[in-house]
Amino acid sequence: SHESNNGANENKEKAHAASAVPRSIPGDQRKVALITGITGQDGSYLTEFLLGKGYEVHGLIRRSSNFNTSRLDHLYVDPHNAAKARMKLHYADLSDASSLRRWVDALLPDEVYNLAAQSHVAVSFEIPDYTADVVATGALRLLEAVRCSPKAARYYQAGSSEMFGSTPPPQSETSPFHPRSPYAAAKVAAHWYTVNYREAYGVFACNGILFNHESPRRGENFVTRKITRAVGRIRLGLQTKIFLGNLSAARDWGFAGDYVEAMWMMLQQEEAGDYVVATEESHTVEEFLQAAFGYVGLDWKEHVVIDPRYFRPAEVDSLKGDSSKARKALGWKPKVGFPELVKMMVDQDVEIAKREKVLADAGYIDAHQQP
Ligand code: NDP
Ligand code: GDR
Repeated sequence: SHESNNGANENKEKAHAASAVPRSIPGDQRKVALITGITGQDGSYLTEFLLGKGYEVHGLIRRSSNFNTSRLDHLYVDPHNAAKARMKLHYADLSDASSLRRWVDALLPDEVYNLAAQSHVAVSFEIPDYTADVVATGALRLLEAVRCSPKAARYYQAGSSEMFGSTPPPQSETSPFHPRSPYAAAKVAAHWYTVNYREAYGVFACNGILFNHESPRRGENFVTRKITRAVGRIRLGLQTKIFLGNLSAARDWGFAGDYVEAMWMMLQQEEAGDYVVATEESHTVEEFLQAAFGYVGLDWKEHVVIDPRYFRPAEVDSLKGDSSKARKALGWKPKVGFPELVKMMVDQDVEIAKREKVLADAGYIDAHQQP
């Protein structure tokens, strides 16, 4: 469930304080990964993947007035249980260089995954300065911490297909960047900082240029999850309409669980490099609507209302990746296709809507918060 659990959260709060002790068992030979953005969609899948590979995983989380660890609840073991807890969370922030330096120096990770970002493209037009600070300068701060650390950690930078912007598809590692938002421009800067630290200092630093990837854990204000949440609620009679912006944009949508594997693969190569990761298949937002509503027997045209507030000052019209380098060099390929991805997301969101309906019928929540 994406709902938070208060009892577990109280333990977690104590745990954060206790977790200031690095590495659980002295002399432990397990590989150590440090992940920024661990509480996000990709962070939770990457943590699962690395725990499955036997890693000890440390995540940097930022302070929030609400608990922000719900995507990790199922992986959480109280760190007082030192023998079992292989995921540890620590407070830090991409805007605070000293916090990054301190954790890199204390944990001496083998691999550092920089997934933290103000990752919403439309929001980056509202808070451009903050977005640049976290996305671009934040990456630079972390690279600097890695460069100065006594241990030569391998570094992964979460690059984005948004960097290609208005460059026509198919987009590969050799396609020019033409960013169309403050977010995308900041990701381009982070990309080149990463290349520069590789060339200037020999840091084993890789850019993953990942095309859109979704999952049942996708944030609810990205278009795919916004649609599948609405499909669940409309199906259960909890709302009737969904307000959207540009339906003609085309995206190359994959499954996040497949994409985190590519991140890890990049860091296992003999040499550091940059890789496009994509399904090589593109669909419009309208096609996503058709698939998601159609799957539960609804007609999207009866429920979608266009609201210009969701149009962006500059749009990225068409993304479709050419991931032949990653497929050849890493041996990576996606396992989940477009129809399976849509089904996976709708199935979960119908279940969530069923639970909401029980609570609404019993008078515990207001079912009519949305139209
Ligand atoms: P999410 O938005 O789900 O997660 C972002 C993470 O960054 C969260 O853990 C968030 O913390 C954290 N964060 C935000 N601001 C700060 C800060 N100032 N200091 C520390 N942490 C911060 O993103 P995704 O998981 O979808 O994406 C992961 C990365 O990959 C991002 O960098 C994104 O830009 C990039 N990317 C994503 C793609 C996609 O399709 N999903 C495609 C290409 C690139 P909190 O939980 O507290 O908000
Ligand atoms: P994107 O994802 O901008 O590609 O960035 P998003 O799902 O936000 O938008 C995709 C397309 O859908 C259109 N759209 C809407 N988008 C949102 N969020 N809400 C709406 O109501 C809506 N209506 C139409 C958008 O205009 C756009 O064309 C994501 C993020 O995860 C980035 O961090 C990442 O780098 C890129 O994917 C690759």
